[in-house]
Amino acid sequence: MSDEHQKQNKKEEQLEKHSTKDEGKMTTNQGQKVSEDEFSLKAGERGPTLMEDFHFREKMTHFDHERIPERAVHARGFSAHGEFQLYESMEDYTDADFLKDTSKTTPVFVRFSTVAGSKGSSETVRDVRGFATKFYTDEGNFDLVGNNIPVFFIQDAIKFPDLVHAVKPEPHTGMPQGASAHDTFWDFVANNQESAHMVMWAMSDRAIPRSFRMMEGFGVHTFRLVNAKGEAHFVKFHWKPVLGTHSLVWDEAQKLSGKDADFHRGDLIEAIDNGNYPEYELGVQIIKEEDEFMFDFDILDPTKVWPEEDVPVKKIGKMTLTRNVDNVFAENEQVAFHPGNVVKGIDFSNDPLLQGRLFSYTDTQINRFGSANFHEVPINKPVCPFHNNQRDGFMRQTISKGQVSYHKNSLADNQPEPATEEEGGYVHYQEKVDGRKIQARSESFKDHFSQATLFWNSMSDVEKDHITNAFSFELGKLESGSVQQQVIDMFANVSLDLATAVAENIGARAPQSGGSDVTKSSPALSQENMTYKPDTRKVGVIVDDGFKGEDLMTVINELKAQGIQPELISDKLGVKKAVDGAEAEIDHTFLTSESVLFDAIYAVGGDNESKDFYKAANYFINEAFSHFKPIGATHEGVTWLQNNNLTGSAGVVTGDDMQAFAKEFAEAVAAHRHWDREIVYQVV
Ligand code: HDE
Repeated sequence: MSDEHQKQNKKEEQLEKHSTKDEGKMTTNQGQKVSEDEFSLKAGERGPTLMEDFHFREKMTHFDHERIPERAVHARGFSAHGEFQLYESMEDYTDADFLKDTSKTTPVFVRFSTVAGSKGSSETVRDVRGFATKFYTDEGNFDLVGNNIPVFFIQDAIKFPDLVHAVKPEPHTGMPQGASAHDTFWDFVANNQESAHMVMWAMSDRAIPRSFRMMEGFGVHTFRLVNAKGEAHFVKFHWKPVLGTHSLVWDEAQKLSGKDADFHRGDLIEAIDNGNYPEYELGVQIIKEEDEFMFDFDILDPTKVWPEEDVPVKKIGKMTLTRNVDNVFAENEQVAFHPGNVVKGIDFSNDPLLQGRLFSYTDTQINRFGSANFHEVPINKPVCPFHNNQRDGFMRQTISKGQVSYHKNSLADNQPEPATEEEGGYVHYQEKVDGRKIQARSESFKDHFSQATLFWNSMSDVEKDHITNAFSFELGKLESGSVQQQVIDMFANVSLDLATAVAENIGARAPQSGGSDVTKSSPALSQENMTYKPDTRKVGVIVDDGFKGEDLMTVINELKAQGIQPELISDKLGVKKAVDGAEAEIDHTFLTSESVLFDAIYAVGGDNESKDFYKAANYFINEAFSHFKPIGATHEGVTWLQNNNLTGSAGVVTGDDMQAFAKEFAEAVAAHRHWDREIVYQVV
């Protein structure tokens, strides 16, 4: 062992010894134990503070520097750790080890986010959600930096700053926060009509997800998979949530913004803490190189989907999120994704949006971290060894050894040296490119409306209503009549029905021309055709003294057996007593919770509710009903529903036989929402 190694080992030994002996004792950052942390050093008890108080100075200086710039977009997000398990080898398509070797489990870190809002904004706003995954593979980090919507607003990265300026709060007022319902966003849309398809998605229920655990994820761009023989296929990546893709309703989403601005992160943290690990299957759509021009859209155009009915999604593995972050700053804030972080076997396409992203991400990280060494912080570090001749820079962590920091060299036997392809060296796919330098867009990128209509055609009537209402809300908020009219006229190219209905709602002129001759639909785009499960759904159970203990236990046990999470609500915290002597510990009061925090309500009651109790319970039940949520009732609860004329409606379940009731109610919960209801006063 060299002298240097011995010295290093000794230092590590010393560190370890101290850390066990002195655990719990506060020190300065230089290691000196601190004796006082409440009173700064002063000249006399009532005298001035002295500069020589090094602990005070250090503590305050650190605090003064505790903020880093928030992300320009996707500032508000939350993360979790997990793992990825491959189902079957993809070696025919890719040389990436983590996609070939089914015996390997790859650690991952995922960050979900909204796009437009600042770091402290609400999580349930109408917005696209980021879905960024870092795979720590044995061959280096692969980042799949995707969204929960499979297409994007623009086709060329050069327009990204314009898009983001338009959606962010308007510069002269700083309003609105985390919202697209304002003039500059819609002015951008009307004057950059390639946005049509994505705007349809953004106005759909996809933009108000129920949970991070219930969203699809998409790599959006066309990438390439390249196998060991150097053969390439075009690929699009998908994440399919095992719980299905489900959304809030608009009124609920807005109320949640106030009642619980952290609703999505809370939901993720709680699910993982309870062992309900979120799962997503990784899917790939694959197109052969020779089939590149077989479609009625350009497969490099990021405003287009590859309809799943034409190009099936093959599920190749599963990601499970198993661990919450320990420190939000160190992990969630410091994680730095980059769509250019690829491993051998995965390559890029010429999608002009993707190409531009390859520049932007490193640049923005340098701005956020003030250093090119952000790859050294723990959350960004590859799990495999990494070494090269890069040196120095702000906050360099690695203590690089030796005399030589250049290649080629003879003094260090030419180490580190590039690896050959056989040794795992990344070799860029040798696509033939032959063209004139030109600032233009291919003709094949110019159809902006057909797939927007495909999306509209694929929606159920309820989904269409929601889209119409979302357009009417957003456009209804605009001050400029001209922008409103431009948007109506633009979306007449997608659907005359949609544009006419919205025009009527906002008092604009109905479109004079337009309409689409696209009749195709893609059932895979509708959320109604996705998985429905009772698992992890939260049911608020309204209980008062005098309930029937055995009956309640029977229902609760059956709901739990179905994976449902019942939580008890009453007028006060503490214990409520049953007629048969049983006791129930109350989880929430009418004050501390709200129907919007639950997927369903089960009304039980008791035998002595006061008028106030009845009023509060009524509010819960009626609000949940107006959000189309499943409502169950037994005992006194049935009377409440009868008094409100709610019995007999879709998704309202009552019963005397507790087992049978619980089973039927669990089915209603699994169905998520019951649209077939007369709701007279609610806009959703
Ligand atoms: Fe991003 N994007 N983006 N983006 N993006 C960023 O990088 C950018 C785009 C996406 O949780 C930034 O680290 C450009 C598409 C996610 O940390 C920035 C263009 C898709 C996240 C940036 C796009 C995304 C970002 C801001 C147009 C879906 C959050 C902070 C060419 C496929 C990752 C940062 C996280 C973040 C640039 C378009 C997804 C500024 C220039 C398309 C999920 O670099």
